[in-house]
Amino acid sequence: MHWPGTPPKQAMTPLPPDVSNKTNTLACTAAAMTSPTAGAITIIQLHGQVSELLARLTGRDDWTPGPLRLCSFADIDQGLAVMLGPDSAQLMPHGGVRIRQRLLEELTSHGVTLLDQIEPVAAYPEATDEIEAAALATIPRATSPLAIELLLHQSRRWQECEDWNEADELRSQRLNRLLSPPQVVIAGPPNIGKSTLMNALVGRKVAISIDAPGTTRDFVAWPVELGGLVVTWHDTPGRHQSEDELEQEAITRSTTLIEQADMLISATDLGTPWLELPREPDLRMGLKSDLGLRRDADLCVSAHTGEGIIELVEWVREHLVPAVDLGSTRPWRFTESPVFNT
Ligand SMILES: Nc1nc2c(ncn2[C@@H]2O[C@H](COP(=O)(O)OP(=O)(O)OP(=O)(O)O)[C@@H](O)[C@H]2O)c(=O)[nH]1
Ligand SMILES: [Mg+2]
Repeated sequence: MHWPGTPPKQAMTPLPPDVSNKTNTLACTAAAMTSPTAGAITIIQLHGQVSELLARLTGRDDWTPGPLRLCSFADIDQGLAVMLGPDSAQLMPHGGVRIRQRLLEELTSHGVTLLDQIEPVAAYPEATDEIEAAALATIPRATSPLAIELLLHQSRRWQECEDWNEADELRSQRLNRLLSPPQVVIAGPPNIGKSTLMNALVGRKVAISIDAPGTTRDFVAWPVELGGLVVTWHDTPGRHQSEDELEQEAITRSTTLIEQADMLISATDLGTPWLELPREPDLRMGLKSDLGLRRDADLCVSAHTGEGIIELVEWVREHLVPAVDLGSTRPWRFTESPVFNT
């Protein structure tokens, strides 16, 4: 019974969990499982009082192991969350650097201890041994797609290996280039098309390229995928004598890059002599091949027509991670962790 003009009593709805209660700290740890650079998603692994923590973050208090849920994380982002077991869970927000940072800050405000990393065997209980767990932990951090299948073979290869040798060690060092990108540097005279080539490889204009010498003032670096291998491609300013202080500084910086490069490409076009570089190049490349081929180059490429680009991709991949290494069935020491019995 209610008085005319007064609204009927609403059925009582349960109050959402008190997401503002941060004074009551939780016994929990968190570790990011994905690379700290921007990516599609970030994965944060939680251990401890996870159902309480998820309730505070998401405003839902019905967490049980199993279902993957789309939820809002403390108004920072929307993403997926799952309880893997009674004391472990994963948060999967978008992979922006700022989102990750804010979410980790939010977790610490609830008393969560942030760990640099968690032991792979704890993060991957489904792994059959320590090496498989280490491989599964390495996959999300690997920069090159070519790493994935190889990593999945490592547990069995290490089980079968009884004669680890120097060649295996050297191959492993080359294969590690699949985990963090090797540095490729292109250097040569001004106005020969170095920046135009970089733009063609990246697939959009990341470096200014115009018909004027000295366009690139300082080096530009960008990740490029070349046949499954991700490298950091460095476009350098055309090297020439200059009194200009800024240009001299840019040349000093590109000299350091050249000395430290995993692969140095010397480039020029048909009408321009090769430049003397601070070290012997790994590849001599003729650019603007649509205007004429350089017979003394290892490879000729035209960024305008695309001629030679496929060969360039193959050449760089082969120099840095040879096909024979990729096809080898020997084991790969892919982490510093002491899981390998060599
Ligand atoms: N025909 C032809 N022209 C090209 C090609 N690649 C670049 N160019 C032209 O060459 C000029 C110089 O290109 P850039 O890429 O700026 O040359 P750069 O070597 O980076 O020059 P700096 O930054 O001064 O060292 C531009 O007008 C480009 O359009 C090509 O493959 N074919
Ligand atoms: Mg340039």
